[in-house]
This record gives sequence, C-alpha cells and structure tokens, in this order.
Amino acid sequence: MRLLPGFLSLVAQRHLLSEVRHVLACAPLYSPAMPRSGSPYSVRMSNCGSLGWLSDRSGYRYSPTHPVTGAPWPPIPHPILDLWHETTGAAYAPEACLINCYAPTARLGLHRDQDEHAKDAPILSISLGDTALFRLGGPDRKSPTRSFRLGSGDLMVLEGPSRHWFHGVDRIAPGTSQLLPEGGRINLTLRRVTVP
Ligand code: MD3
Ligand code: FE
Repeated sequence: MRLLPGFLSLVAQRHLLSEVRHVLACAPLYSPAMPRSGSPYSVRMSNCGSLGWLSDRSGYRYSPTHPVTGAPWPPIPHPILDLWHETTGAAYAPEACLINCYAPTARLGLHRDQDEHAKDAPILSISLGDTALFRLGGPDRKSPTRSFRLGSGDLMVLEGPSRHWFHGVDRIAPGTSQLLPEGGRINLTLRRVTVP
C-alpha cells in the first residue's frame, strides 16, 4: 500500500469535485442494500466507468447500468483517469470508479474487495472532504489492524498483497474540511474489473 498524503492541491480538489458533481447529475447517488438482509448502507453510492459496483439483496456485482435510472454509467472524467495512470503506472485503464458519499455519521464495515476478476490490478482511492478514520487489517478478518486518517486530497494506491486485505471506514471527523459545503466525505475508488 502506498499513501500519497496531500497529493491534490486545493485547486485540483475543487476541479475534481466539479467533475464528480457532473457525474452525479447524470448518475444520481442512491442507497444500496446489503445482501440477504436488505438493510441499507449508511454510505450512498454511484459510479462512473464502463462498469459500476452494486450491492443489493441478491449480492455484490458489477453492472454496466445504474440500478435506479437504468442508464449506462457516465464515463470516468479525464482528470481522474490521468491520476490513475500517474499514480499506478498501469498501462491499462480502470473500468470502475465507485463514488462513495459519506454523511457525517456514515461508516463502512470491515470488508475485502474481491468482486474483481483482475486480482493483480491495483486500486486507487481518492479522498475529498472531511477526514476519514480508516482501518487497514490483513489477509484474515482476525488479522491485527491499524488505523490512520485519510484527509481531503490524499490518495492511496493498493497494490501487492494489501490489495486483498480487510479494510473499512470507522468514522468521519466532522468539520475537518471546507471542500464540501454540506460536510461529509466523498471517496472515489478506481478499479480494474476484467483481466487486462
Ligand atoms: C485497502 N471504500 O468502496 S477506499 C470500498 O474510503 C472502500 O470509501 C473506502 O473500501 C472508502 O470498497 C476505502 C480505499 C481502499 C480501497 C480498496 C482497498 C482501501 C483498500 C483494498 C484493500 C485494502
Ligand atoms: Fe473496499
């Protein structure tokens, strides 16, 4: 795992945020349901890219269309693709950009990202808005964990073994960024889904 704290200037963060707002105007945030129970996540989600990550009662999967509007996901904006190539060095493009929107009280339980066929491809995380208290574990649910903060403009590249480790967001620290007028946090997670 490579943490790139403060990678994005405030100007770059604002620019990225306006790109994200354009995507959300076309692919609105929705509240996904957890598999089996159907209880809602506290995080609202949307996607851009040829494939978007979905969760509903029947499970997790990638879909080319929005679950509510039925429309194809909008393309990943160029500045976001540029960040992928610049930070991962990958020759191939990401297919999915998951947009996670955290209200001040939202959290994301400990889990692994394992719905992608491209098991060796890196994952890029881009944080905007209030600081998240992030938890990174290890290969097993019981592995020891460590916590650190992801602030606005921080990037994280998951590659090598850590790509498959347990992780989650324990909480959002309110009032730690002025970027989002409504408060809270937006995280962009870029992934390759099919084997490149
Ligand atoms: C560590 N999102 O959407 S992104 C997710 O901040 C997710 O919204 C978090 O976990 C968020 O699945 C964390 C950073 C991240 C992404 C993938 C990882 C961290 C990871 C894969 C392995 C280990
Ligand atoms: Fe994850």
